[in-house]
Amino acid sequence: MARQIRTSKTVNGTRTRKKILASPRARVPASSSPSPLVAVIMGSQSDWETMRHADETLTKFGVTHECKVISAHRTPALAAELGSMAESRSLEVIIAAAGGAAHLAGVLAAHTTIPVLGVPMRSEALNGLDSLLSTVQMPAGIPVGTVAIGKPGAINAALLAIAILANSRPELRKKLHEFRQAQEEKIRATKLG
Ligand code: RP5
Repeated sequence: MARQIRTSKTVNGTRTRKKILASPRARVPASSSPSPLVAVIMGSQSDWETMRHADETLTKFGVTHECKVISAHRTPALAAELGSMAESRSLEVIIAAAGGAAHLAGVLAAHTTIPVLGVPMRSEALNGLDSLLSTVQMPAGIPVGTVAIGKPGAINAALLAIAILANSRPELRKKLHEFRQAQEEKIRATKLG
């Protein structure tokens, strides 16, 4: 039986509480920020173990966001609705994660002009090569910015979303500089042997 955990955090001054399950396939949190700037969408519950790293990165930078499971092929109407409503909901970036030949990022991008970042999931059959190609190889006209397969992609999609938001938010730009500085200091301080 999975253990239930409650977490509480402050996102842009708003206190939020969410429940997660501490099992290997923890549930996507049911709650989200009141006015999310970023939507983190994934094709299946099974993607959450990877995409929680995008959630954690956005939270670390204090960016309001929501996390949802929406499938391009299993809930096509929901995918169309999320994409179509993105601009009127003032979302500024969508992160879309899917595995196999699912075209979630491309489908969402077809319904909106806000930036869509695709995260290919590591798949069982082809180790994520299928996910990578079905996300990255969009025909000209409907762009999807595709990042690396799996956890590095989840983290980088969040950092890229933050960089996009930082174009008009100096406080986020400052946090990005601090983040880079901390990374650099860590590497410079590394001693081997
Ligand atoms: C895709 O199919 C999902 O994004 C997931 O990566 C993959 C497998 O989904 P499940 O069979 O685990 O639900 O749509």
